Amino acid sequence: MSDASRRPPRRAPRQARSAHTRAQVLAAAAELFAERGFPHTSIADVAERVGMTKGAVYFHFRDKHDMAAEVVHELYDRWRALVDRARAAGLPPLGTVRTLLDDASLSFFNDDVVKAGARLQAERSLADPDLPAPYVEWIATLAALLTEARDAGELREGLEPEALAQTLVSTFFGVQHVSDVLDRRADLPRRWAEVSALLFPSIAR
Ligand code: LUB
Repeated sequence: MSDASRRPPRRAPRQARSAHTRAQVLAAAAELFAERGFPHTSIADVAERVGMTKGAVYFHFRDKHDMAAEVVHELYDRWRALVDRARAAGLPPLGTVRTLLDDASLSFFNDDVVKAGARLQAERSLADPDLPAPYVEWIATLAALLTEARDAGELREGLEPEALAQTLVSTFFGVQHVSDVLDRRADLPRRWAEVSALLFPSIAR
C-alpha cells in the first residue's frame, strides 16, 4: 500500500459533510424554536444563527414546517435513548420509572431539542398538525414499566398501571409547564424532586 492511499481523505466524504451540516442547522433551529417559538422564527433567522445562506438551509429542509417536524422527531429519538439507557441500568421497574422521569426533568433543563420539541408540540396547530401525537409514547412506556412493577409486587394493591401512567405523565407535564411559565424551567429539577418525593411513596407497596 502506498503512503498516499493510507492517508485519510483531506475532507470528509460528501455524505458525512452533508449530515454534519444538516445537524448544525437542526441544532440552530432548536435553539431558536425554544427561545422564540414557531411563529417568531424564520428560515432567515436559522440561516443567520448557523452562519449559512438561506439557500443552503433550504437544501436540507423543504420549509419551516419540515424543520419543526424534524426537531420533534429528534425529541422523541432522544427520549427513546433515555428509556433505553434507564432500562439498561437494570433497576427494579418502579426505580426505572423514577429514574426515567428524573432524567427527563434534566433533559428539559439542558437540552434545546427537548425545550424546542415541547414548545413546538404546544404550537402544533401552527407548526405542523401532522406531528406525532404528544404524550402517548410516554404513557405507553410507563404503562409497560408499571405493569412489570405490579407483576413484581412493587405497586400498592389495586393500582392500575395504565391509569397510573396517565397520572404520572399528566403530573410531569404540569410540573414542567408551570416551571417553564414561572421560572423558564430553572427550578424544574427541584420542583420535580418535590413532586416525586410525594408521589412515589404513595404508589409503592
Ligand atoms: C412530554 C411533551 C412534553 C410528556 O410526550 C410528550 O409529547 C411530551 C410535549 O408534547 O413532555 C412528559 C412525560
